[in-house]
Amino acid sequence: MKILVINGPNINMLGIREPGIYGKQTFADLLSLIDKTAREEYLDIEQFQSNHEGAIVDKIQESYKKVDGIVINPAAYTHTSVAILDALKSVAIPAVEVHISNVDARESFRQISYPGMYCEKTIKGQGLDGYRQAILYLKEAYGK
Ligand code: CA2
Repeated sequence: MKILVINGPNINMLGIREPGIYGKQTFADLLSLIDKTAREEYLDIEQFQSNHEGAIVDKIQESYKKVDGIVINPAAYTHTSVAILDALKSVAIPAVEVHISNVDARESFRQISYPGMYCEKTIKGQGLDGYRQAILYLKEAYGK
């Protein structure tokens, strides 16, 4: 089973500031955690991070008929990007949305998620473990 994990803008800055919201772990720790999950679960996992909305749209389009599941943390684009929502709809690949923080308990502008309108599940406030939970969900639901 092939899974694509996508991280949006500033996720590569994890651990550098705002540890009270996002924790002390770094982006390198996140990459390692996902690689470890791939090895333990015998999954082919590709990781992609970009600060650019169009690059994320391009990556989703490229995954058409090549990927069995998508885990996506669109970061700030969560709250603005109809383009990422439309890209997910266009490839029709099962997707799970992840947020490191509990967005429900934060500012009102974080209460809407456009990509989340396509995703079949959203995991929030679980820290980096949310990515592992999302991967395990896709394996359980669609693994082959
Ligand atoms: O909780 C999440 O995972 C978010 O997707 C993270 C985004 C935020 O805009 C979303 O509302 C919720 C922010 C990404 C990381 O931003 C940083 C800010 C300061 C220091 C390091 C990273």
